[in-house]
Amino acid sequence: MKRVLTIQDISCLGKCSLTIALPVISAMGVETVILPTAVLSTHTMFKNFTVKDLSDQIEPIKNHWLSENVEFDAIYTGYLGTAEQIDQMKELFRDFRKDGSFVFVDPVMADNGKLYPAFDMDYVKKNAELCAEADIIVPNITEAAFMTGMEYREEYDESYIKEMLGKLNELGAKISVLTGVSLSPGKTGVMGYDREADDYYIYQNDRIDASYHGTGDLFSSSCVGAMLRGKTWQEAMQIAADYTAYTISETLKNPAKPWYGVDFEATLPELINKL
Ligand code: PXL
Repeated sequence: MKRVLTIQDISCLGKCSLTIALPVISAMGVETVILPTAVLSTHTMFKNFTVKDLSDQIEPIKNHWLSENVEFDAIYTGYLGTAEQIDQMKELFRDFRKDGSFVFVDPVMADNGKLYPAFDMDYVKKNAELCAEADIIVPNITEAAFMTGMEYREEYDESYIKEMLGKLNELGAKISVLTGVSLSPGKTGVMGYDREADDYYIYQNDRIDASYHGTGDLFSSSCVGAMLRGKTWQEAMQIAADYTAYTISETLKNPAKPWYGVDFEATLPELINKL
């Protein structure tokens, strides 16, 4: 069985980051080791959330694993709390990289043209540096605009996305994937560029007019899980995009109308069937 290390916060209530990555990747048949960067009472879309930063735990936990000779087939980072933690991640990648493993960075920090409440431009710069250390990065258009210095646009065409992928590629990762890319009316999906193969990949499915917190984490987690189950990055993107869209559409049918997260628990069998 493959083993992944995922490093993100625990938002106790709210279904995002580790409360998505751990159940989803485990259910996909991949051993999922977690390193929590902070504990929050809820994700940051709730008011008055509490935060306990766990930066001081990263080094001792890492050193314990090194002394136990633990190895990982992949490392996947999501929402990190502080710019200092990003420096800690760079070191951790170097400590645990091995032949055949990959580093997957989702530079979670912004959406819809805006940075999340906890972040500033220093954090953006650090995230761009972290992307340089990755094999595969999956920013949304907002995050990519911040990291590349390109203008954020809601209306765009393929040439804007290609230019953005070119600038992301210059950051240094082998594969750059933009998420939330809509290349025709009523559609949404991803567009990626693989530098070694000099190859673009586009996958679009029907756009569902609803936005939920944690769907980016659902996409990244299912993508990492699929890659570790032997899928190519392109196959993994398709599986993850379909699973995320299906989960949003199922959540919309829930009469309780959850606002803070999607009902991914109900759709996991669909994901597992795709492996
Ligand atoms: O889904 C990304 C995410 C993860 N963790 C926390 C968040 C967010 C998005 O806002 O607030 C704490």
